[in-house]
Amino acid sequence: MNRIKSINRAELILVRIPLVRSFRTSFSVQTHRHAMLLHLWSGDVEGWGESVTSSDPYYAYETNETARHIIKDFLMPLIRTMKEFTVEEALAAFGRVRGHHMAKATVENALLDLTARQASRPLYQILGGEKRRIMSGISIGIKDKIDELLKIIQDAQDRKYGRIKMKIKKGRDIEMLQAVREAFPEIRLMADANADYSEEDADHLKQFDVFDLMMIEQPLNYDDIYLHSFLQKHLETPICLDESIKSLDHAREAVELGSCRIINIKQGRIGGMLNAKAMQGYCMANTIPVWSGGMMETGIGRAFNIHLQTLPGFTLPGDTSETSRYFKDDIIDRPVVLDADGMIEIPEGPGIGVNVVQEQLQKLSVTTEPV
Ligand code: OSB
Ligand code: MG
Repeated sequence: MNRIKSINRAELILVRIPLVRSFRTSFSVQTHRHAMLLHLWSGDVEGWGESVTSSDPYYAYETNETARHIIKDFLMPLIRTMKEFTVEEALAAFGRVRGHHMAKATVENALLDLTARQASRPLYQILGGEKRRIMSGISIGIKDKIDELLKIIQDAQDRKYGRIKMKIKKGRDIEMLQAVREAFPEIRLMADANADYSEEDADHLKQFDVFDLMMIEQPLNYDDIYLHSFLQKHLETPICLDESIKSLDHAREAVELGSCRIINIKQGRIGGMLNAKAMQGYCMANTIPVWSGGMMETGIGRAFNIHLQTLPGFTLPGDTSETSRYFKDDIIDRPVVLDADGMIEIPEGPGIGVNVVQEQLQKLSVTTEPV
């Protein structure tokens, strides 16, 4: 990968974007996306990154505030001392900071975008990806009324989304899954529990086997790998881990213990695109299918997830949906849309291939600070 001379300017920008409809999971109800963006310059070439943190620690321990602290007080000062460096070298330097994978991914992403823009090449080419279009999928929040859920699924079918994920939680599961399966016997369907169950629920979760789900995502505790290995033996339905996998080491543990048969790779959760590439390589070698999750990113983070999915290990549709499902206003010039086959085209411009619209950014930004 080409070298970056030095970083001569950097800003953290917090934007607040209203969601088209609120999004309910087993852990929270979101009405806005509070996204922290990192804008870097090397000479007059720029790079953008977006942190997948939110304002609360309910999905993961990292928040916008902890990411801001780690980026401002540790990661950027490290980067500022580096001259003629590659993204790989920057990542190696970040190793000194324990954890904080979301903060690290934010800086890694911005450096990668900058590297690709410097080379006037689209990011997926720098990564070694080959697909020109990727599959789409939607994640549907928990709904009060089953009819509402069925209508959203029907709309998604009409748009040719590649698979449907529905959020579930204790007490809001079997009845909903049953209604959806009755109405749509053929669709590719999965459920995401966001860690709402415990080991005592094994027999309850066993009842899901009749619904022919592609997988159940993160049934048990957010940090657990061990107990999932017993649950996976108990279920026909494949388990997919999300929250529990924060690094390649975790993926190895999960695969070797038999804790899951599928992994949700969110590059923003595991320290960035290069770690994600390594994880998909490991999973491919072990015949573990992977897909790209999402964190309701703006067009910046969404673009990284799209470029990532050009890699060959991404054989399942992920959570990449149209921008308009979440936002009326985004900060970039090129919203994500599905083509007539329900696929998403890879942007071909330099870097992530999408550009920030200054007026939109100004309208939606809450704070900007140099770092
Ligand atoms: O568990 O995948 C998740 C959104 C916020 C936090 C966690 C998750 C999600 C989603 C939506 O499922 C993914 C998306 O559409 O971007
Ligand atoms: Mg999930």
